[in-house]
Amino acid sequence: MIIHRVEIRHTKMELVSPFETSLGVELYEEHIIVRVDSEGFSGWGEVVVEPTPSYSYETLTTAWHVLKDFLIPGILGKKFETIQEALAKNSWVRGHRMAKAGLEAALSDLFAKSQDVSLSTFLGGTRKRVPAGVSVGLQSTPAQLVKTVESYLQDGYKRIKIKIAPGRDLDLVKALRKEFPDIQLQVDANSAYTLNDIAMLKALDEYNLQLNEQPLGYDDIYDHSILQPQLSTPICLDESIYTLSDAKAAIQLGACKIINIKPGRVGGYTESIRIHDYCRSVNIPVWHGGMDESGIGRAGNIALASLPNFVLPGDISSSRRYYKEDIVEPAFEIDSESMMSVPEKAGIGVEVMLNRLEKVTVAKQECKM
Ligand code: OSB
Ligand code: MG
Repeated sequence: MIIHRVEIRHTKMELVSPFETSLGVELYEEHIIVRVDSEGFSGWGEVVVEPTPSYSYETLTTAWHVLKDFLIPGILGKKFETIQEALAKNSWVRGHRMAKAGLEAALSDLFAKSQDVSLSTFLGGTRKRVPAGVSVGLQSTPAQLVKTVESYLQDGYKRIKIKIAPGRDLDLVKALRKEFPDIQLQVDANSAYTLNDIAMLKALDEYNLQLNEQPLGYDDIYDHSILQPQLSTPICLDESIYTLSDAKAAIQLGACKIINIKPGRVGGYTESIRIHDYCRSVNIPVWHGGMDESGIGRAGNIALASLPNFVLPGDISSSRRYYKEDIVEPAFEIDSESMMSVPEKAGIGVEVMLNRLEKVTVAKQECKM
């Protein structure tokens, strides 16, 4: 297979409602869509960067630069038999994992299509449906949060994750638990606390939370290992885990009992699968996180989440929870059991609507041999 053309697009899509976390408020999602062409097939991937270096140090501009000047020239016009050969061309590039993951996603879609298998099969997935959940942003008041969660429960979501932040934590959890004593409930602080907040973090133990996601520093493992033994709620790490090595350190130090895998954060499907396999070998459950992807990224997330150790419901929601109109057909939708079906057609298994993609494109760059 020779990649003869690669296209990157900066896209901007309006969210159906503002998404507030401890990091700030988002009204739009701006990502980079990657398309790779070879032998009559097109492979698609999504780079889940944000305009600002908040969740991650990467930004739209750094990812664009690293793709255009290093990662794309590394594969353009070169010949490979396998995706691992293609990835090896860029293995010298350190960091910039979101940029790398978007390109790996596009190449994986391309290889899967050329072999006429679904991306799920290509990655080693074993299930036809995966458990879905919804991530709910910070709301103006506890009463408003109860309302918002109620509407997601009516939409069929059986697992709710809420964002928390200092001063907007216990009251929210209390209000929700009073109204919905039995739902699967999680919290995600996006690194908003320190060990000085241990009293509040311990108080959350009273509310039967499925997990507490990334309470402490975004690059910390050690402090989480001090915190976890003092909590009955399992800690789940998101931001702190970039590599298999981080996952091993976190688990062996007792810093967490669960890991959230996002291919963008760890540099692609290959590293995600290594983390998944290691966690499976030491009985640590994983689940698939999300970055408010369009249908292109979502299709990849669902394919990866079909691997056997993704046992907890993911931040995998219906297209319409994010966007009025997705850029793929069919749009993604959860079923009556809060499950998402894994596409069975070749590659990502959904069709990219080029006219809609064009409408959300802010900038475009074509790279040819
Ligand atoms: O921390 O999991 C997170 C979105 C952007 C950045 C970080 C996070 C999130 C979410 C949304 O929680 C998950 C989704 O895609 O539904
Ligand atoms: Mg998170």
